[in-house]
Amino acid sequence: MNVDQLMNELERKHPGEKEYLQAVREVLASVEEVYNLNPQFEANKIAERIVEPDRIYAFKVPWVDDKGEVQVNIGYRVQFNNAIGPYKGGLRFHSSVNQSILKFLGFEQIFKNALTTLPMGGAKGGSDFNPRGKSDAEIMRFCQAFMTELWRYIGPETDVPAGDIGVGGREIGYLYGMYRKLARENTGVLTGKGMTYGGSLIRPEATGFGAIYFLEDMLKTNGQELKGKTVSVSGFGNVAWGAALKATELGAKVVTLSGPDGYVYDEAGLDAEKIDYLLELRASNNDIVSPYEERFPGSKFFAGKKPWEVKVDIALPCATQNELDGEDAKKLVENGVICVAEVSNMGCTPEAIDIFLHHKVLYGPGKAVNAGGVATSGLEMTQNSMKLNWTREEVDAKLHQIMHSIHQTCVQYGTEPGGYINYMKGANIAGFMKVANSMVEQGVV
Ligand code: 2IT
Repeated sequence: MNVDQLMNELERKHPGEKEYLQAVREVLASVEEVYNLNPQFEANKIAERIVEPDRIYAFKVPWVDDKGEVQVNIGYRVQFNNAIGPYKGGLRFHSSVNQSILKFLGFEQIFKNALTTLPMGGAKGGSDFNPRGKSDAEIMRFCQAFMTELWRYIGPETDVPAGDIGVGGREIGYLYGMYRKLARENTGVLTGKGMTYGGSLIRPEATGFGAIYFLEDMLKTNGQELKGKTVSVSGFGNVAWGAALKATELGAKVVTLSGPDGYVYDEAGLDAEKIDYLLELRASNNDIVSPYEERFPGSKFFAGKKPWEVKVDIALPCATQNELDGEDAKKLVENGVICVAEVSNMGCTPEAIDIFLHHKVLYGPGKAVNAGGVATSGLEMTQNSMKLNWTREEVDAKLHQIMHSIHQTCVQYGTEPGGYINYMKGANIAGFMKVANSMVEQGVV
């Protein structure tokens, strides 16, 4: 494989799909060396096959808003790769959603899911529907309209969607209700379900908790500990909430949160009440973090700014792709950051990652750090298949063990001759090898 040649070809076929091309280039560059040491990969054209999704469904979602006006959105499901298990990955509802973003997310999901050790393929879906300011009734009608089309393409052994940005417990409930009605079955086709209809304990917390378990291992392996460290978090959604909750519980001080409107700096650090407030803030559906300042005196809101200018030991991007760029990375390094762990998918730009690797900052890529979310979705699928429920402790212990195993795998594949652990390389190689070998063994399909 020649990465530049392959990328030129892909850019020609998919012009303008910048997030997708960015994600593909990173993975191919990481695996190029080991790929070329394994002639069976080239013989089976694994690179050319793995970068194209198996199929993409795109469909119209018409619905009626509270004023009686007809609205039209686009819905998608990108079924990327099911070599190691049923397609699996979240649904994103956000105004920015397009095919490039869902293809990047679906592509990343292949390797993330492989790292979890569970049998899950990669997929992603969603819509350009913007939940901001929508009423509960509008959210329900949209979810129902979306599922009226999607239900034909998914199934408990075919493709199992879940949540992502803009899709939480409420949306999963409305989606599941419509699926169950249309398919006339109760097989747990979505994950992230409520506890009354087949959900798993710990799933809401899992992405954030898993990320902090992974972070603990990163720090420990490098002679550090989380206790007493200052941490900047971006975002204020489900992922930021889970990460802030676990980091605080383990004795770290979380000093920032952010939204599309700017960031808040809270020198005293978050506590249980402030973390609970995040749920309230999210439920208000306004997608702004600024009300935090008024609610908690002593904190300060910085309009239009990103939290990466604050001096911290650890930075945790928890919002969205490319939210931390080269300039932000420089500031963090100047301020002495020791670890940056992406809890969002592809939270750092390639320029930012280069800076971290160059300065030997511990950098954890999203596909390893945030894999606890989908791993716990996998545990939800297992419980649904067995038709029983595990306790909180059982699920948490399994999540913890999976995160340890992912960390161990990254160390195994990513340790450089000087001892520095390149987690990006480790995660990409380990995830890729598993799926690529599985594709070789199953022939050209
Ligand atoms: O990015 C992700 O891994 C998710 N949004 C969760 C996917 C899942 O199927 O639980």
